[in-house]
Amino acid sequence: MIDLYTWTTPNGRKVSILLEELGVEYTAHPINIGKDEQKTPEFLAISPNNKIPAIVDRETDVALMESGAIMWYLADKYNKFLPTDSTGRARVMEWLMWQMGGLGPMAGQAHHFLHFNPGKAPYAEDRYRTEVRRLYDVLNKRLTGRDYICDEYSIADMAIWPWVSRHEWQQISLEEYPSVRAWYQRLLAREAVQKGYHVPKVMGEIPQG
Ligand SMILES: N[C@@H](CCC(=O)N[C@@H](CS)C(=O)NCC(=O)O)C(=O)O
Repeated sequence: MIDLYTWTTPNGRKVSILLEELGVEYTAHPINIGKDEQKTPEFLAISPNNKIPAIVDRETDVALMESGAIMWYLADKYNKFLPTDSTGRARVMEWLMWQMGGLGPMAGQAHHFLHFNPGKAPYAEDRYRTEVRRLYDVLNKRLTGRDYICDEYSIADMAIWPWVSRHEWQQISLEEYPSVRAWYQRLLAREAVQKGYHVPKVMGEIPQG
């Protein structure tokens, strides 16, 4: 049994989508970051960096923060969505790290400056708009001629997809990135992706791409 501490953001949805895909039993605990619930001592005891998502594995009492580490742990534990051969595994890790160190932080800044605070910092708007477009170009090239980021559907897809679902906040039209769009819609058709998106609560329709 897994306890998931989460909110309706891309980093939170990465883990709920994986848990839905794995079909394991879990309880989602909403941590409303708009109300600073991530700063309570109870939550800090689980997630010392005061950010969602976090999990506690009740079978082992392991508490984990950082969505990439959580996905790796769960994929390893249930032996799914992460290849066991070293090259296949490294390739999935490569794209998981690309999301954790590139797309996530850069798109997060794009949300901050372009979506929530437009007009306040033209330099920052230009910087993050340009960098996010570069990352979509990289992703589009990777996905051209492939159904998934790596050879098979993996945690790399599940980590990247929720960030792409916020493309409108990043001032990105998926029409400009046809391979990303086809992949986005391929994942959107999955029941587990739809269910995981709406954890811990429904916050509007899923963008259709
Ligand atoms: N690198 C972390 C980032 C987590 C993160 O930025 N979480 C955001 C929501 S998506 C958060 O909890 N923000 C609350 C805050 O910064 O106080 C991960 O991937 O888990």
